[in-house]
Amino acid sequence: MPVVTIAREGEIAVVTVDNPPVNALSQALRQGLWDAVDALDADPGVRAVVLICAGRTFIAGADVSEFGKPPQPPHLPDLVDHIESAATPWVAAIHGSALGGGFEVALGCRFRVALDSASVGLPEVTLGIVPGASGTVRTPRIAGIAAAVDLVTTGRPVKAPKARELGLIDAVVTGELRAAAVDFARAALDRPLPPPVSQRELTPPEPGFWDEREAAIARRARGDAAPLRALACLRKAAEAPFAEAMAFERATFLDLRGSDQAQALRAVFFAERAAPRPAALRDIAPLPLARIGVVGGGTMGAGIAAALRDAGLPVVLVERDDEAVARGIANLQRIFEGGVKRGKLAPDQAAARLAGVTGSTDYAALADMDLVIEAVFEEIGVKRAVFEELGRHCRPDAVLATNTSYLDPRLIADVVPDPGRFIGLHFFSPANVMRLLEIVPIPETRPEVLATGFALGRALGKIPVQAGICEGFIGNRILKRYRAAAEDLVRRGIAIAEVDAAMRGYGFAMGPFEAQDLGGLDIAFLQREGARAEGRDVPETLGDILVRAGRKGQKTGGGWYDYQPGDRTPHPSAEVAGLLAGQITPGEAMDRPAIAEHLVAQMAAEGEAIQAEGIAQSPSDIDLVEIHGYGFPRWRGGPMFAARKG
Ligand code: 3H9
Repeated sequence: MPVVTIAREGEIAVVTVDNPPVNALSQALRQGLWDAVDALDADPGVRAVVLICAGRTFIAGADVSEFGKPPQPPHLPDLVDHIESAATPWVAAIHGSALGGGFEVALGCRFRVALDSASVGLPEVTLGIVPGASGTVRTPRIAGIAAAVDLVTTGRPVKAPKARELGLIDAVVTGELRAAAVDFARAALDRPLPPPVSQRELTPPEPGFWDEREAAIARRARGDAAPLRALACLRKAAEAPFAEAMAFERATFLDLRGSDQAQALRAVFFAERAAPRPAALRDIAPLPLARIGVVGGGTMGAGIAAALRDAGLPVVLVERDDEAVARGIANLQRIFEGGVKRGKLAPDQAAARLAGVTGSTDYAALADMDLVIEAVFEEIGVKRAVFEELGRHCRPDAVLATNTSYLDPRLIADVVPDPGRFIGLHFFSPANVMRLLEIVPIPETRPEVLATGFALGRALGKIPVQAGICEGFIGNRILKRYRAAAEDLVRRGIAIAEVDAAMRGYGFAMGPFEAQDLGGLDIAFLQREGARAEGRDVPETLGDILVRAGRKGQKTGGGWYDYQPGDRTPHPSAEVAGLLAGQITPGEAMDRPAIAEHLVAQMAAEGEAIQAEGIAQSPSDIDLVEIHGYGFPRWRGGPMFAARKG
């Protein structure tokens, strides 16, 4: 089956691209489009060409799987020029997404028509590269420099109506795209053609624009190279002639394509797409997920309920008494109002999300649920009591899930009548924001129940990762090792602030001690105390000393650092120095990169153990856990990737 076919509607030719799954620009597709330009220019009966795609989307970009290989002609920038300089004008008809090279192909067309549901964008920086086929040079010639800088340096796509406002789309249509694009092409032929994008003038930005953007992007990127390199391309586009800017963009693209960062980001790209659909579950149909219950309306339960509502699923929220139900609903209201404040939700959308939650104090309200997720206090007795109720009230085929983060799910499951339908679904706080979902089957969990966990992850737009049973599963187990290793450095005489600065320098938003101050030191302390009470040998940590002295983090005005009231800036603490003095042996000297390398190596070593014990399904799953649950810098690829790279 050819990837490019040509049909005729009178004097309009329709070129259809059909290269599943996402019409990526493979060599065969580039050649097919090149030949179509030649064939249609040679046909005197054709006055305009509509370029449209079969399947779920317009061209989604270059074929990322070809990036590890030498580029094969025809090269994409040449193809975009070839389309632009065709004797007959081309009209791109966009549905789904026109991304990266796909959008660049559309920019080579004289016009762009899009369904109102479509989006366009240049996500290259998210892959550690810059647009390589005129995205940085043509986009500002249509949308202006400021809008182009936003699009290219964030990589965020925009919806068709917004793209229309920016001039990147000429017409937004509804209904049948092909017919609308053919009509558009016919009408366009009656008017003078606009100049090709490459010949349009660019208005230079205000003085100071580049310095200001560079500083802002550097702050945000924290070591991620591509956004600043993309900015340099845009600056060249504003200051140099078209051909020179094109050469600069191409050289930057080729330079970055093989870089460590691009390799890391490509690995994450493919891992993220593989994770929601594990090969072992390919032939197993998930159970229905139309009616979902949540038990517990605290921070975690409300966050889970919000995530479900964001995905359009109705929720029944059960709490122990009327007051707790009201608190749970108020928590949800706060989450949705936050969405309105940040411009993510319209007020009526927020109201509709809240209206889709039914609060109840009666477990009978869960009688007809397909899935119930428990998110109550992290204490085994409390959780077992909830599951006894669920076992009594829920349908015999309902999936019952616990959101425990540390407890052994087998000890919770043994109170339900059929542990085959029991599973751990470990969300991360805030559950409506964080993309990671650890899915923890117990030995009895049936395959269709496991498949249902993954289906839920997909429905919520999460990155679901299967984890085996051990203390902390994948993420919190590595976190424990990371924190212990960081404390060990402090015991050896390295300043707390030095460790944090090293990890920020590596690309984390916060170092391990700053992060504990933000989240609170008491939760992990209580877990350790619980284990000690059970007679387990849990050595005293430096964190324990601080909590015992009342330093639980920012919420108590101090933890590893001191804080001024109402200010989150950490200040090294004389009190902490005093409390820990007897624990520290001064003398160790390590520079910041060495500190970061050491701590990441510790995470990777724990990851190796987790992998060897069969707790994780693959090293890339461990990397996804760290990136999506713990703020590991994406462009480093995760601890396992970083350790492999050395
Ligand atoms: C670029 O264009 C550089 C140029 O500027 C310069 C060149 C000179 N390549 O996401 P899905 C696969 S850089 C290869 O689940 P959806 C994906 O792995 C590129 N394969 O679908 C998966 O495979 P499998 C800039 C790709 O419907 C399958 O397609 N473009 C590519 O949820 C389905 O993917 C981008 O970064 C690709 N480019 O979402 C766009 N894209 O089935 C990246 C996808 O074997 N793509 N695959 O697991 C996307 O954002 C989404 O795929 C899209 C559809 C929104 C299009």
